[in-house]
Amino acid sequence: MSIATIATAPIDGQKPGTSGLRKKCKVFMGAHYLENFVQAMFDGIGGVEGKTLVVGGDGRFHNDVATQTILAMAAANGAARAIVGQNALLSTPAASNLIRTLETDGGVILSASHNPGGVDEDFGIKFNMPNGGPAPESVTNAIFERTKTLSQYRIWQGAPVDLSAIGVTKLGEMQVNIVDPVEAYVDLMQRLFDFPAIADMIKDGLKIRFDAMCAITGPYARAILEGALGAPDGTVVHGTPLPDFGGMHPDPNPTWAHELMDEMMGENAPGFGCASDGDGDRNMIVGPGCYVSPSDSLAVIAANAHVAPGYSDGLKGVARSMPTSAAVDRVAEALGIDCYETPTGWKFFGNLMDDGRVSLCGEESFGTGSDHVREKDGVWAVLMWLNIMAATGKSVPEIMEEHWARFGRNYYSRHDFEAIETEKADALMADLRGKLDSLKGHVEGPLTVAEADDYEYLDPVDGSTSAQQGVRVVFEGGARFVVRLSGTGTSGATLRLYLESLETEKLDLEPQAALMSVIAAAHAITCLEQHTGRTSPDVIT
Ligand code: VG1
Ligand code: CO
Repeated sequence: MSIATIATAPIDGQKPGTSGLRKKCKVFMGAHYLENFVQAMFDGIGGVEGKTLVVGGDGRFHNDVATQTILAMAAANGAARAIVGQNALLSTPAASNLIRTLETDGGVILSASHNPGGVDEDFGIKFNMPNGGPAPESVTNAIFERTKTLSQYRIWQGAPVDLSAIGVTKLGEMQVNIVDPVEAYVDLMQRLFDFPAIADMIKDGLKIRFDAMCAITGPYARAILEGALGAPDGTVVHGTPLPDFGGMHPDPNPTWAHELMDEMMGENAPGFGCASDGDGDRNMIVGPGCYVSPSDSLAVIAANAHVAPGYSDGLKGVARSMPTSAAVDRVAEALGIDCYETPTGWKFFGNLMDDGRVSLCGEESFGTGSDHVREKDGVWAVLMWLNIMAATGKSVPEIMEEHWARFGRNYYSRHDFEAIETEKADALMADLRGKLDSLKGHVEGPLTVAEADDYEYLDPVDGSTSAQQGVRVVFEGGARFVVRLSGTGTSGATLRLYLESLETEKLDLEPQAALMSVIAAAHAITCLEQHTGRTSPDVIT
């Protein structure tokens, strides 16, 4: 048993995207693929000698094997200690919490999040910083640069660690602490939310359905809802994490969480429905007959968070990703707090939270969270909604109606066009970028273009810039569409079209109908059909 230095050569394309490196599982299983990236990651953060790292993942196929590889490489690279979730499991927000509270030097999270799992599906890996948040672009760029020059990696060769036994063990010279993945997270939630009030509401008859989609949140939701809060067994469905997510696509949106949607739109709908994704950082909130769009959820939480004990002093400020609707902006205005706009991806919120500028962040892609960790947090969002319901005594539909009556309604939808040939998607973006300067004043049906640009972010904390973060076309009157290419897919290109219009009078329209002219204008201006041959989206959220 010894440390081996293995010769290798750079592997093309190991560039982290919106949230880490994601590829087909079989790519990760290829010779040296994971090892190369892990060594580049360790080198890219300045080495791991003497450091403490948190390691865990969402339980998808290859999670266990990959965890052993990472531990063996951490040991061989001189890490002092690894903190690992039992059976290599940790939800992304729980990993973020451990990284922060145990004052570690960061962590490695194994997940392809909302992408399907299994030997023929997706796998992913990312590095989180000592603040618990995803590595910023400066670090992911350094990691990518290192992948291009790597010639060897170090790995401990010996028996793997038994990850099923909670306790302390050793791998070479490195100490390995195997911890309960759920416990510390439940403690944190108990400090933020009014558990007795939520438990009373459940005792008084609120029926909840939590769809864990056979992914990581099952054990967390069971411990909290069915354990601490006293909801009946069976409240959590698809609650056992499976390596292939039971064939489910663990993306909590109306398309993929259709079982939950059917139940919530049906006659005997429970009072509250919710779902989370593969790694537990996303959430979908649904009331009986009432789907809450993520952008609206963010706005409702901004308006009501002060009812939860952890937020009773009010919010410092809020932030949303650029394609997320401006619903939260008007809440921030009413509250007199700052509202920041960032590119897509949670990594851009970290600086704002660390600097004490914001305490609530959200994305239109079913991501909401606060500065309790540095990742978005699905179970947190569910508990925040339950706390708001318990404190106000209102149902989801009542909360939404009152919210829109007070702030107006940003009709919003995202249309995804999946598995487009990369060249075609790139050509569409290039063409669109090429004509941005001439779009002002352009008339499309009832809409006139007021401004069009390619979003560039200037981080107000560290002064870094990120260019080409999505093309936005704003019409007179404030309606807009945004187009960008996904940075989390593993085959071809996914084009995301984000559509929005503000309405202060007609509050009960069907979103697709309310957005009809914006949709038509977006198709015409992007020449979507000419470029891609597509006329209708694969997924609508
Ligand atoms: C998508 C979402 C983005 C989210 C990211 C990671 O990225 O649009 O808002 O932060 O996934 O979410 P993209 O580049 O495919 O649009 V998760 O739940 O994968 O950690
Ligand atoms: Co996720």
